[in-house]
Amino acid sequence: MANEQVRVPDLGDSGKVDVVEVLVTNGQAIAVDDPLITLESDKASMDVPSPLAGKVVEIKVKAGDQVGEGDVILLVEADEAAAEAPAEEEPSETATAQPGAEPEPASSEAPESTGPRRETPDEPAARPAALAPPDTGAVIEQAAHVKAYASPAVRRFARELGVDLSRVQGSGRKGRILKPDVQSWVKKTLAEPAAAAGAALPEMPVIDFSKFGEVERVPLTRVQKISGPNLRRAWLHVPHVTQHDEADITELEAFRQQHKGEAKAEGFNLTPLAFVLKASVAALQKFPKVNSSLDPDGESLVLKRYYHLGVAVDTEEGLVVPVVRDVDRKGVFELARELAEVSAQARERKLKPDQLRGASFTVSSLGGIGGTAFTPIVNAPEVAILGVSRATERPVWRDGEVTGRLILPVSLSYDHRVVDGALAVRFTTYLCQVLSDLRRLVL
Ligand code: CAO
Repeated sequence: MANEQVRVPDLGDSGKVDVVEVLVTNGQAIAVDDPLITLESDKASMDVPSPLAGKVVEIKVKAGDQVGEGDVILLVEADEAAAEAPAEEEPSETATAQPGAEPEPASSEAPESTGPRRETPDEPAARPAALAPPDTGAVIEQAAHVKAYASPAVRRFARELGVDLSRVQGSGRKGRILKPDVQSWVKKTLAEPAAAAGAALPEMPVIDFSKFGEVERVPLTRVQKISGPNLRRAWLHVPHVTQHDEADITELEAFRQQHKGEAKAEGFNLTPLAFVLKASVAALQKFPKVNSSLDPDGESLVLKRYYHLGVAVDTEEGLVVPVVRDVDRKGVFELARELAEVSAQARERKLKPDQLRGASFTVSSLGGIGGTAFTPIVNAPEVAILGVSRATERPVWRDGEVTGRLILPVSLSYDHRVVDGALAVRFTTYLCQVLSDLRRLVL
């Protein structure tokens, strides 16, 4: 039996229009009125229904093509019983997307089964082609998506949002998917980002602690409410590893003690932290990957040629991270003065939003308090953070004798997607060399 050509029907005065979806596949059995392709002009979209029953032999168009009235869409090996059916039919006479479907009662979209497949003018005028659909975590399973029972308007809406219709439960008659169903699915998915990524977290149990003893409920501070979700996000997104190391800062400390008085006279404290910032920049310049961020496209790294360092400050309200800018261009005195200023501003809640933005790397120093090592959380999208613990006097075997040295523990947490272990330990090794011998800063 000869194959029948199915052509684009009369489109009114639309001229050439885009094929946005091909709804059938080669070899597929089709019934009269089954939707074959979805066409879209800048004003409307429409499905072209099959004028005959049979088997699809060859598809002549693909998504992205432009077609006009009379262009061949596909070849169909017509069923014998249907062979005498007219080869073409006006789209306005056709039924809805699913065989056997009944007209949809009034809903948020125009009913389709009773009239032309043109959409109502309240549809968005055009697809914002430049806008990527939001990441709803959906991987569109094309075959199932095509089979989903939904109107062109709903298909277009779902396509714009990147929603796989096969995952959406329809609430219309016979399970037809309506626009509100797509909206609810997106809302639900956005509320459960971890679940959408296939990494749902088990719920924490809700426990009434007062059953076990006296308790007091203290509200979280504003800072805690903001920093908590940020820390959690970084913890969940970043595969963390921490590299611990030790720097001999005996000479650095002697130098600091020599100049401490000068700083005091100018009204600020010269602590080891200013030296750590300077040494960190030297290491970042030597290992630029550590001063980078992953591009959100997942394809490249953004290497930063600036050295703005976030410094974690402990305040009564919680952890705040002001940014010291252009550390590479500042001397140790200037840095120490600025550290004193920004930490005072942080504690007095006087920091401006601009002072909290733009860091390329962060240092968190607990050395004034104590500790031997810790694993700070990377301040993503930065890729590394340096933790500093308390320097202690230690007996060290050196030049054939035991001698007392001041040892500073450092801990570099890093994003393992960007920094590998070898790079991390090269970074801390170099950092410790600079801290042990500040002359390296001028090399
Ligand atoms: N080892 C030994 N002594 C240290 C030291 C170290 N690593 N770091 C600082 N000190 C000394 C200082 O020299 C100073 O002593 P002197 O006055 O005798 O010189 C004393 O400890 C106090 O220093 P400081 O803490 O006031 O100053 P700083 O420059 O070291 O730190 C700041 C400033 C703002 C970072 C710090 O006050 C702070 O808030 N640290 C906490 C950061 C934090 O909470 N991080 C955790 C993040 S994760 O939850």
